[in-house]
Amino acid sequence: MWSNKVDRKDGKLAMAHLYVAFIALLLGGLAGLLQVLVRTGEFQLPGNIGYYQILTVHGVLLALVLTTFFIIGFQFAGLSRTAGTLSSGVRKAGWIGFWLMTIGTAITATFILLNEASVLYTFYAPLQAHPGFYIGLTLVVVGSWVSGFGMFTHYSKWKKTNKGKVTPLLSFMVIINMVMWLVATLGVAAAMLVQFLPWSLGFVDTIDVLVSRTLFWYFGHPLVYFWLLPAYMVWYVIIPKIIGGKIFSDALARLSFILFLLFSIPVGFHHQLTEPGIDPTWKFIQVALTFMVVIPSLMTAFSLFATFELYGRSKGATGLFGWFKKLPWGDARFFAPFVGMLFFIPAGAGGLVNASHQLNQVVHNTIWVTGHFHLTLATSVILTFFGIAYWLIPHLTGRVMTKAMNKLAIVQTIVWSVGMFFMSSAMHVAGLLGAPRRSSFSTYGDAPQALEWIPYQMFQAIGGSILFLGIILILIIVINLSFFAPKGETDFPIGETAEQAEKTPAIFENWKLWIGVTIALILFAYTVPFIDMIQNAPPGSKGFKFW
Ligand code: HAS
Ligand code: CU
Repeated sequence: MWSNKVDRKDGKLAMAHLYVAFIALLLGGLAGLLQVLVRTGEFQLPGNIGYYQILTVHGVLLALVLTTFFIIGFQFAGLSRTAGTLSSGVRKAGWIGFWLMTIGTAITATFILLNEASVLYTFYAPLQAHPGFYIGLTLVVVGSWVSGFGMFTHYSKWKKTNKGKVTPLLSFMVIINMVMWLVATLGVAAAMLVQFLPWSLGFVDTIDVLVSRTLFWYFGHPLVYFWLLPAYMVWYVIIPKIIGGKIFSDALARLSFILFLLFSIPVGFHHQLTEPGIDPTWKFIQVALTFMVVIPSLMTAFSLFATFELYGRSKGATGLFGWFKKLPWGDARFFAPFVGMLFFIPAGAGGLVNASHQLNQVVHNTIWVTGHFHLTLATSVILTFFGIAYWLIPHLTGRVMTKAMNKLAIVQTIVWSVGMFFMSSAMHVAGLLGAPRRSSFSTYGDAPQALEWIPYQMFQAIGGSILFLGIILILIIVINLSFFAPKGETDFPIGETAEQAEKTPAIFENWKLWIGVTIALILFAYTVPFIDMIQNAPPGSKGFKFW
């Protein structure tokens, strides 16, 4: 049952997810290219295509579809590698989940393309899309649940056959991510079933906007950690093996994931700090909890530095930063995620700015926020995902990455960094100068302030065009690794824990405890403000279509 190779049938399941993810990258990236060009003021979309239509395509395909498919595919492969080949029942659940998500994506995409759903990826009410848009997204979530339950089943089977043993670290992390996802998606599922579907189907006339946004952000913040945690899995478990070092501490890694489970969810108000209708006290409490969820990221940074330094010293490095030179810079499996880590330092600092209530007044709804999530998601996380593709795809397809492809992958990482540096810096600065996000090109009647933004919008277009080149490069590599690279064996790297690390305490797998604390924190952070929202509800709003 146990081998270092992912079973072929499990590999097919994972690859199916990866294919959809990379198709989403191509189409979503194309939409992104069109957007940055429109925002220069020098380019107009052909035909009747609307700016907000392609912006919806971009957000839905990249933030929701690419991420969810890639993560579920990677996690199935990771479970199969570390907790043994999937049973046929679990694999079947994976395929049912895959098809539900794929059909859901197709339905949602259809209505966006028919111009019936230009509501952006956050689908804020009172913008009202065709019911098909919401039905499709609901299917994506339901599909992810079916896969999630498959993963839970696999984990509990491992526990039963390995009584008293500590679960493999990667499997443990996958389960934490899926538990967090399950608890978080309950919020968006409730919004869909109770609010958006009845309203868009015409069963009710109005929607409570405040409740819908609150339910969305109850889901929306843990969503960003659902993207981040797979990257952290790689940073903790896989990078040490790739560089030839050891995991600094298994226990520390697990603790940081548990902290993410506890503190990711009760913090949604930091997206609603300018929202009227929420008592400032509760905003304050959720901001404090937001700063709690920064701690596991700081622990991660510490642990990574420790891994790199221990490895460097074992290779004879001296001085404070001597280890830096010993890292395997020519290996794309290391280089791409490492550049992702580097970008995560300013990205995380920007997050702290956003989360500070007063500073949020300056940046909220400006393109600064867009700059923030292009650093976090579209650089740190995505470069790490690209890094995964460089070994996972050849591992699953029985091929090897050639030296030429490795070189191309290094070039890809550099292209991505340069493109993102231009685009994201311009977004951050323009945001501080007041440029709004979620908006097409306008000079606002030649207002002097709006004219100030135009040079930055040019930089965004330069950066965005370089990024599109990066997308072409990664697709060349992915197609090569999937279909054309030479046949052979590629390792699925899994790190080992350093000998001097502390033993992992058994309490870390006390799920009743951690899920219990998670629910208690959610109830603490949300019950009173939610009752207040219902009791003092604003008048409902009818639906609007501005496109
Ligand atoms: Fe965020 C808005 C706060 C992290 C994504 N965020 C967004 C949106 C997205 C997003 C998509 O409080 C927009 C949503 C929308 O459409 O409206 N964010 C935070 C905070 C963090 C944070 C406090 N965000 C992320 C991550 C994301 C993401 C991760 C995606 C993956 N964000 C906010 C707030 C808003 C927001 C407000 C709302 C703004 C508004 O007004 O609308 C923290 O989790 C960040 C903690 C990170 C760190 C960095 C640790 C560094 C590490 C790297 C170490 C490097 C090494 C290499 C070892 C503290 C781990 C070093 C080597 C050398 C040689 C130096
Ligand atoms: Cu957030």
